[in-house]
Amino acid sequence: MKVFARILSGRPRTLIALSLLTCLVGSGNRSLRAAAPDRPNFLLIIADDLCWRDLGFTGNRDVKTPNLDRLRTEGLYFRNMFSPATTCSPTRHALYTGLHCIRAGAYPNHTRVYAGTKSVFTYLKEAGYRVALQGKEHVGPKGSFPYERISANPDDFNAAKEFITRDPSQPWFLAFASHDPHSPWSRGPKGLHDPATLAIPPYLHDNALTRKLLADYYGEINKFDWQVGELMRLLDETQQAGNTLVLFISEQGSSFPYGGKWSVYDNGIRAAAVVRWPGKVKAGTSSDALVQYTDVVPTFLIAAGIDPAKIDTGCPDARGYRGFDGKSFLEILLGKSDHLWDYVFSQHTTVGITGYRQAYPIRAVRDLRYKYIRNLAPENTYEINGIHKDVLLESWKKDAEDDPRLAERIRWLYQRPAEELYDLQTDPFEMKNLAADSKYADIKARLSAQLDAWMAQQGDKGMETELKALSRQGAGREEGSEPNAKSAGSGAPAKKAKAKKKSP
Ligand SMILES: [Ca+2]
Repeated sequence: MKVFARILSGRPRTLIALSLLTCLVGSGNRSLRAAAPDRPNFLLIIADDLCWRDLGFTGNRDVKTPNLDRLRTEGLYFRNMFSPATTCSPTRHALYTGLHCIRAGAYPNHTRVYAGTKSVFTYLKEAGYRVALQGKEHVGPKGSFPYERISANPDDFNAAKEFITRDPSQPWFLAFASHDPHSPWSRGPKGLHDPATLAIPPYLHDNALTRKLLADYYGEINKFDWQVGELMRLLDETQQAGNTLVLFISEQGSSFPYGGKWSVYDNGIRAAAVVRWPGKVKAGTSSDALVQYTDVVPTFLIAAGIDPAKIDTGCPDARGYRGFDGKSFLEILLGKSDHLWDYVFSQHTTVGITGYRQAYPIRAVRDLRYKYIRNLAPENTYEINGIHKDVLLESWKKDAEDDPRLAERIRWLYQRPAEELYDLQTDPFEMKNLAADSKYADIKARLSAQLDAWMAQQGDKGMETELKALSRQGAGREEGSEPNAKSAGSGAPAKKAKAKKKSP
């Protein structure tokens, strides 16, 4: 106070009066905000096809991600965050609705939820938030996702700045959905990563094309990292970093063969996730708790002062329950708990993916150590454009002509047994299937029963559901929709792929 008095005493009276007036007006604004002291802004940053392993802070020594590495030191890192789906569109529906994909009808790629289903945009908008999305959409119908699309271009930070500063009295939610590092990996800086010196991950076959594409992919991860840095700079510049909950998620795995996308292996469905929330989340911490994207909406709602238990999602499950599939991990964020779920679940729908050949539905359940996978049509062949009709796999096949181990590995991309079981602790790349080993019969039975219960709750009828996938495609608000008119599961050859590296 003495300092304040000294400053005042040194000023002419008119300036003092103006200063006091400013203080009064300022405090008036503060009291408006004080009406909702615990209503943070939300910045949800979503990469596209970024395998969780391919970040500096998750252990990749080649890729350069200084901004994400810094974000990790400023927040809480979820080591066991999972996606309930294996492609862009169902993943985003689950993330924004808090509902698993089959229950909500949004389970193939290029999909939409059932009419009347609500999303985080609905809930926060009703609660007075300003809600927007920048970049990639891939969700529908419009009525379920009432966001303002401030820009289609994730590099347009003027749009982001205008949105977050538009009305200081109103809290905001921004989903920043990047296109990076989705293939064809042409947007990153060139020459940042030398193909010749890269460490090739053990699940990839090492050849010149793998190295070239990996360098391009890493370059685009670096571009995404730049976007994250720009967003953090914007929050600092507008003095909103302190009252903004930032959640970064890596989405789902890359489109390299075994890079994870289109599969329920950990490369695909496991995600890197970091929450930064100054004053609430302790910097530099981590959690091993099993969590899923469906838990994000309930968490955000609680953080905004809304009770998720009272929410009607607009979409009942098979038993008529209308609440969320996810639940809040706020207690984990606040350091009061390190547990949420005993099991997490995921599904893959092949019907409707560009260039798919046959129905090849996959389901998975995972606990902290084991994963059980059910391939519901093991007699069919798994084949889609993204992995199987791609120049990279062609180059691997050529190398496999005199490499039986690689040939067997490639065969696995097309055909798998009805059941798979992996011990993630001893086999993190899921290369040793234990499903037929009697020593693991109890573990398999336990996980299998959990999967049955989840499928029943979701109204998931397996192959019957898979064959209805085309009827769930064609959202009112998405990009790149390519509804496939071909009847499902016919076994007829898919249309010839045009784009070499275009993936759904
Ligand atoms: Ca994606």
